[in-house]
Amino acid sequence: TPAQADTISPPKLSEKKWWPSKWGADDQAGASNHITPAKVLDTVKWIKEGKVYKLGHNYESTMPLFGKRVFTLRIPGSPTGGPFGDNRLVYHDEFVTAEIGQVGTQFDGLGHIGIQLGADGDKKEMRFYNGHAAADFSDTYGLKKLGVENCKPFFTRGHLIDMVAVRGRMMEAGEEITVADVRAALQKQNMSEADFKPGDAIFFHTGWSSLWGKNNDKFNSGEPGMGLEVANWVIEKDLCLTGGDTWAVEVVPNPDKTLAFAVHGTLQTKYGIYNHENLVFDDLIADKKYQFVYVFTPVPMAGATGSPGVPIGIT
Ligand code: UVW
Repeated sequence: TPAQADTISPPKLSEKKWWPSKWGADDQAGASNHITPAKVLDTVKWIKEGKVYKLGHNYESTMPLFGKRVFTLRIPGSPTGGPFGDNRLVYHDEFVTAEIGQVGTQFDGLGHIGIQLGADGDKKEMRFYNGHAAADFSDTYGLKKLGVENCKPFFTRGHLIDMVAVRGRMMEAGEEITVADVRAALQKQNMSEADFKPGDAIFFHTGWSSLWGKNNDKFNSGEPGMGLEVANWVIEKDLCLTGGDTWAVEVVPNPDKTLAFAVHGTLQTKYGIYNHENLVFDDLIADKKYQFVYVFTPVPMAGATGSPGVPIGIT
């Protein structure tokens, strides 16, 4: 959106070509390709209790909205229709005005984030996942490639990193989660790096979501999160998705002041690794459940950049 584009600094001109992707030159599904029947059967083994956790917020006008994003929900007519028939039926519908894929609990599709190579505004050199150029697919009426409908459904093993337990407090804006922090959390939670298999997902609880609906200005002002060091670790582990209780999952501002949303540009654009933002882990943490099955399918709005919806965790 124009609102978010305004916040992204010019990229480094030294960016190197990152395509074709390992899933083929035409691929649009990125790291969701990891979710094969074999992966699902392996993941099922993690369901031991049958307990289901909602990992998302409600969508409401009081939620923090980044930049100039909007969300309003109205019931036209209130009630919208009726009464009909001798049975006097009435009904309600809703009318939502929103950047619907990019507000609240939000899943980023691969058409969301790209990198401007070449000259500013040159859409042939504005490259997204798998080298897809904005000139070939960016369209006012929906993306013609890399829309969120191309993403395969997720059913995979999720690992939660509780940074509040590591720090003993909520993390602060601009505070980076390092690989040493990830290792400290794993040790504290009786987990190990060897638990991570290709196609798994990793999630970060920073405590930032405690500001949700209470101090939206602070929530939007920046955030704690992973930086490029952890992003490279995620790539090394060959994971399919990152997620967190913040609006970007990555540290903002980046400690390197010359960078803007560099983790988005690395994981999503170069590796097709998805990102799930504004998640809620309080119930999992209360139950000391750090490993679970993550289940989510983006709403297949053809040509959309992202998706609302509530993922679930199953233990
Ligand atoms: C941007 O749109 C820049 O960030 P996010 O994906 O976190 O909403």
